[in-house]
Amino acid sequence: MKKICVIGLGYIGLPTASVLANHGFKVVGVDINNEIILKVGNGEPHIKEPGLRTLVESAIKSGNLIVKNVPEEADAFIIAVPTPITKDKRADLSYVKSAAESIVPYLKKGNLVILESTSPPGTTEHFLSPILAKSNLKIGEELFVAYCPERVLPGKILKELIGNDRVIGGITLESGLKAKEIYLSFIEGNIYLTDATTAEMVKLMENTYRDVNIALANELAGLCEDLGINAWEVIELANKHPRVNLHKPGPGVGGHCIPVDPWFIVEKFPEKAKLIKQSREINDHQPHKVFEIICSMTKDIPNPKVAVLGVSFKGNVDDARESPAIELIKLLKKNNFIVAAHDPYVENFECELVSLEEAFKGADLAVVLADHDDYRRLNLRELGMLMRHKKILDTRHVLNEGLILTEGFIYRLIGKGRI
Ligand code: SAJ
Repeated sequence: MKKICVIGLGYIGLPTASVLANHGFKVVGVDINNEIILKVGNGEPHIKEPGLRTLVESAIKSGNLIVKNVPEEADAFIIAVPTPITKDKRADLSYVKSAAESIVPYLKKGNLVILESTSPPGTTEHFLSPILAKSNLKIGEELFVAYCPERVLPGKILKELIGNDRVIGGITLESGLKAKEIYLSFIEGNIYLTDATTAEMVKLMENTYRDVNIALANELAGLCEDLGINAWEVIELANKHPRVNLHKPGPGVGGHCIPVDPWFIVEKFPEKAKLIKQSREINDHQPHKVFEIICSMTKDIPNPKVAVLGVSFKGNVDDARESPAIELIKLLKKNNFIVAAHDPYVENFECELVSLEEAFKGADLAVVLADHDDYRRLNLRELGMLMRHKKILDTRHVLNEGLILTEGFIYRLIGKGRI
């Protein structure tokens, strides 16, 4: 396995292709987007991720990574394309289908195909393998197929790509062993072999575990608000128990994984996956809850202006996909609020982004939606002076309550009730 073709140069494919190239493999990175080909070909990543620029640059300079818009013959193929969700909450496998079809003409006896994209249980065996079988190679005997989900955290992708344990689900034992050989070359964590459907379910359950626990935290926040106590204190104290790990409440769950993956289970088990479905609904409702709090904090103000702080789906990343900010801003605008949004990382967003000063100028309320480190260091004395009303809503618990109150703000923290 000396030459690897990586299909899809996104958040997972590009770091994976670059790491492999830096570990001595000959890598062909394939993407259908010509802008990405052009950028990456010049040694420039199209996504912001700590350490990625250096890695891509050296991969391209070494000649070990080349990028193209069509695949070519290789020993192994890694498919890392998106599996988005359709409007009716089902997995859209069209990118997996076209990626698989695009490699069929290049497949040879002894090749290995690895799927990394998050997929509903059964995809590798019942969706991918039948497409690959069009090569006339016998799956599991002449063509090896495995599922190896990515598990990296945006913002720490490179560190986790190398350090995390990996689960590999081979369509046969030999398929799994061949895939293990590749990952062993750059992974410092452990590698666990299983079957493909188990590996798919492992990936989905990791993110579902998180979603369900965030829903529990969001529910807890609502209960504490009614009780007049502070959910953040409850969480901190409950987590002193050695077997408790309560998650954090917030404005909702964003990103392209956690709000999506649980639906892949619900799609298969619409009746049985009750808790999973309800958790999704609780988390999806959070932006509406934030909207209601904003309405109650601004109810006597005509034409209120809201400064939205942070449109990325979480702190310190530039990714705004499925961000709770999208739904909240939509609600605010629909209800005639003036909205000025700021984010120190995000460059492309659905609405115009302005400077911090511009956002605070004449605002009646500021709402913190992303836990960016920058927001922990806000100069609220100066920014407060730009506001029409000094009101602030913290949905992430990043602000210092004592300091805010000394600056004369009216302050609310999600999950903290007032008796
Ligand atoms: N969030 C909360 N409360 C919390 C934790 C997170 O509201 O206590 C919110 C975040 O603000 C964000 C969303 O949930 O909007 C998801 O953020 P995250 O940090 O939990 O996860 P992602 O989407 O960045 O990455 C997840 C990771 N999965 C797990 O930790 C189980 C990552 O390891 C996966 O590789 C990634 O999904 C993926 O690609 O599937």
